[in-house]
Amino acid sequence: MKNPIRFNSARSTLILFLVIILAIQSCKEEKKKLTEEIPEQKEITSVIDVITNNMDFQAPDTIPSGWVTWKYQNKSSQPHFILIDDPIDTITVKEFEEELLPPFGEGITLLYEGKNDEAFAAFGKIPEWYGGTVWPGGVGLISGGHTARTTLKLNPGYYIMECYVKMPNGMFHTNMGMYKVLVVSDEVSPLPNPVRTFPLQFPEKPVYHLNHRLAQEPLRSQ
Ligand SMILES: [Cu+2]
Repeated sequence: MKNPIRFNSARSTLILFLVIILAIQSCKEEKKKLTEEIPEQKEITSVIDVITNNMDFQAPDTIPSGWVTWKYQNKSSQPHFILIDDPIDTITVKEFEEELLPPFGEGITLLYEGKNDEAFAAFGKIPEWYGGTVWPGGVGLISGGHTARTTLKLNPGYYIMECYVKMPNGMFHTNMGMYKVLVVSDEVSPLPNPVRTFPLQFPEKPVYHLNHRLAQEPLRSQ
């Protein structure tokens, strides 16, 4: 016959053991849950990647403000660039698409057909608000298969990046869909202000060329 005291003792030990295991497991799960609830600290980037595969911009929708380095890979077979448009605040990409692109497309087509008067009439339909656009920078013309880097400073706001290199028939890449909305956020890039590495001094006399010899002898009219 089993000893009831020893049997009960063994059962109690087993129960205690199970309770401890469950408590440890529960503690682990609680810890895991807490870890999941705390959002990871997102690092603000100072470098953005932009890729063109054909007639497109693969790029982040939102980038930080301040100094940011743009790494632009042109993976297509033709040259492209990035021009950043800063339209007046009331303009959205809808107006850009519906009011600005059509007259540019119509005008350039007519111009290539030799219909100059009609072309300029089409360009005349460019909306008045376009005059308020400013262009704070971009990445210069880059051949297919190459990568360009540039660092520029943007203030928070709403921008449109575009490439208006022309097709063989004269049509702008922008009209072929090569534009993208870009939001510059209030989050500031950690990149510090650039440091001057080459001092330029401008004399009081006007200088017409950066050529050293000509800089000392301003050009005279013939
Ligand atoms: Cu282009």
